Amino acid sequence: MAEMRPTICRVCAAHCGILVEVSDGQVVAAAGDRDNPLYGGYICPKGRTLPEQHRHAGRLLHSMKRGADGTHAPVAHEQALDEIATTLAGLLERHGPRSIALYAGTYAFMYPLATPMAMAWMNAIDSPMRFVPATIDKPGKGIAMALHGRWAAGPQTFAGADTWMIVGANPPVSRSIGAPPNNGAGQLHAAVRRGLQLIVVDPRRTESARLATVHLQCRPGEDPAIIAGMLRVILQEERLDRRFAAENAQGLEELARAVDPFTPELVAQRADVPADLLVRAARIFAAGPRGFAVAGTGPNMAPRGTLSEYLLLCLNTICGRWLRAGERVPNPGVLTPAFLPRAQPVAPGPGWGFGERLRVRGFTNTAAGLPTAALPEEILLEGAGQVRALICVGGNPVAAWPDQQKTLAAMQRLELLVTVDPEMSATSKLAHYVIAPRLSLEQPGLTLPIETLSTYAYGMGYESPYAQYAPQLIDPPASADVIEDWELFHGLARRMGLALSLAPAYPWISSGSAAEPVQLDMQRQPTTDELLEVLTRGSRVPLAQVKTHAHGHVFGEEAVTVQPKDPACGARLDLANAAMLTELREVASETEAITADHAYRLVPRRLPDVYNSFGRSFPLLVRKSRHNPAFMHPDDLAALTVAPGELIEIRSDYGTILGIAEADPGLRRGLVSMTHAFGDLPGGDEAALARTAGSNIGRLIPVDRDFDPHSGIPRMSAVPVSVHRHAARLDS
Ligand SMILES: Nc1nc2c(c(=O)[nH]1)N[C@H]1C(S)=C(S)[C@@H](COP(=O)(O)OP(=O)(O)OC[C@H]3O[C@@H](n4cnc5c(=O)[nH]c(N)nc54)[C@H](O)[C@@H]3O)O[C@H]1N2
Ligand SMILES: Nc1nc2c(c(=O)[nH]1)N[C@H]1C(S)=C(S)[C@@H](COP(=O)(O)OP(=O)(O)OC[C@H]3O[C@@H](n4cnc5c(=O)[nH]c(N)nc54)[C@H](O)[C@@H]3O)O[C@H]1N2
Ligand code: SF4
Ligand SMILES: [Mo]
Repeated sequence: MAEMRPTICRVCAAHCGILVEVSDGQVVAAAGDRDNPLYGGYICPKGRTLPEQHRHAGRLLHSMKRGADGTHAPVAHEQALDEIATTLAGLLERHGPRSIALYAGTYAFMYPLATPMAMAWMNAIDSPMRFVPATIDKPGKGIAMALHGRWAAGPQTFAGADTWMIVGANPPVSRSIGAPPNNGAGQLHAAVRRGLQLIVVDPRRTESARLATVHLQCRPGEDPAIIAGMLRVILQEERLDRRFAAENAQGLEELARAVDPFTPELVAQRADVPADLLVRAARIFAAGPRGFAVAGTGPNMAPRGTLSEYLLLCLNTICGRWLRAGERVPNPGVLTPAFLPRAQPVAPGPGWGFGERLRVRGFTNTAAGLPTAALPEEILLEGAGQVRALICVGGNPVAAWPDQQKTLAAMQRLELLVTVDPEMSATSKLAHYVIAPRLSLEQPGLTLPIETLSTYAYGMGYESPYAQYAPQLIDPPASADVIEDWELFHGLARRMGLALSLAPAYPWISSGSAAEPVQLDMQRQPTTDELLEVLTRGSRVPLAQVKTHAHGHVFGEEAVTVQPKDPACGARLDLANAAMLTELREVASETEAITADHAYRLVPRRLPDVYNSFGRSFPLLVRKSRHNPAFMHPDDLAALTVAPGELIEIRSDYGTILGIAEADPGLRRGLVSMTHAFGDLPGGDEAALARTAGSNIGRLIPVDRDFDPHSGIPRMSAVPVSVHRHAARLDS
């Protein structure tokens, strides 16, 4: 009997509440859930492939072990864990905890227990070497928030905004940042229809830009100049919320001096945007009265991403875009402890310079985590502290990290590489063990990860107290030997005689868990539901109550309001961080020459139907193309005498890749706009690979030449490249 059952789509961090049709223990269809109060029937093409994902031929039903000849053969997961535990114990004894590193990638985030249990295990072995994608994603965000200080009550929301500024993000496609996660495209459209004045800063006429009142179609990498220019207009025309700034911030005069060189004319010249449009954007944003400015991956991947994020926080602060006493708290928490914020600053703190020191390039821990872009060097650099084992959960370094050359060398160098991945990903192909996981519908799900993000990035996470629990809906195929991601860490701990403690989750904005970690019973394996109880201990709404709402629920019955500032609070938001203003002065005095050698700039972008390296195994998602097109302006293609569909060579100072040209009239001239995480292991017929697996743009990006000194993110946008016709044309 077929049945439509509510669940959570975990293909991406939008975590839509959807319906799946289950028939004879198999999932056969997926659809939107009109009874879901937040998502209201929304589903995207990736979500529709849930049935295919659970059944497709390339799915690993058994863990794999690499033999001496480099090929993989199935292995029982219990045996794999026995052997991995033995190797790890040996490394710990000979080389200490630092020799073991963890990378919790994109899909570790989708499963509420995966990262917490991995971190609990890292605590138990006492290794500081924990890496997540944040430092190759939007590292400027966490670091800038530390330097500026945060507002304890959080920002004004998208709901009710009069103006909204999106800098280098595209929520209709990424469904990630810049608009709420629940049907961001629909929400943007509706908001613009009701009068929202949208400002978009992007070198590309994106789906977001098409809705904008003002689109600044800038040169990439000029965000610091653009935002500084807007600040200057607002300050000079006295359009700021001076009272809010005087009460809650410091350094306004210094900020004003630092942005003074950024006249509309200078910005126009640097960023190649009309001066009057910049002024208009500044006036619209300042007029508000409600709204927020938020940046995505674009500016964070360009040079000086932290500065861009910092200046945006200054923009929001001088316009007073933070919630005040008496206003309703948008999300007081559901699965996390009750959150009763005050209308006051949380004092700034260090953005870097604390915690573990890396042995390479002077890096330390940062407010965005340890620099992931430096992990390959930590693996390659010999000597005390060398990383010899890597456990990689739901991530794909070989495909997704910048500098594929160095990443490859590092993965090959490891004494032990373990991945948890449902496919033989590019990284898994090099792994000693690949642990085959249960897929989403084969385990319980919870919206907790998205809740913890709320207001982290401002324009990320839920703007209302929404939560959903999804029970396991189907069993894995009868012949399968698959485990949940967290079981790897519990299993390793048991074998290694380690005790694990799991701390309850907390929302990012509340800056720390008040609750004590809970010691787990190591004598037996707990159930996922038992662990979810631990993770949500002390939550505002008990998990049991959340479970009674199969279609998800907004737990907003009682309004929670922002409390007045504590009279004893002397904290101030910092508008004049010394390191940031020094960088801004450098920006004012530098110019980047576009040389004939590298006349083009490579810029990142997302494609709707794939999610980083995920999605290319599903015919439904790649019916248009299996590769990542090299989008260019039609006039640039004409100048190169290249037709769409033909092969081009893209060269940086570091590497060369082949790409398949595609025309995008909405792109600025002089750019190549291309998606990351395509391409497989290099080698073989490159032209054929470019068409069947796409091209890996990480090969154009060295990690150690042009990089942020703190987060280590290399220049991944505005990368100087040259473009050439490829001699051997691609016949399709
Ligand atoms: N469909 C889909 N959704 C995804 C993903 C996916 O791969 N596919 N990936 C997920 C992940 S991991 C993340 S982190 C989020 C990212 O979410 P977003 O940050 O929204 O990512 P993009 O959609 O690539 O938008 C980035 C925009 O920045 C622009 N840009 C490039 N360089 C610059 C620059 O220097 N300055 C400015 N102002 N703009 C610039 C690009 O043209 C692009 O339109 O998306 C998530 N969602
Ligand atoms: N040049 C360039 N590089 C970039 C970016 C860019 O824009 N430009 N973007 C950066 C960003 S924002 C990010 S977040 C990183 C992403 O970096 P990663 O997280 O390392 O890469 P993904 O491709 O997302 O890796 C996801 C892996 O999880 C596997 N997977 C899929 N489903 C499941 C599941 O249910 N369980 C488990 N355990 N695994 C699963 C997939 O098969 C895949 O191998 O890449 C970064 N790299
Ligand atoms: S937007 Fe993300 S969570 Fe929603 S249906 Fe698509 S893939 Fe699933
Ligand atoms: Mo990301």
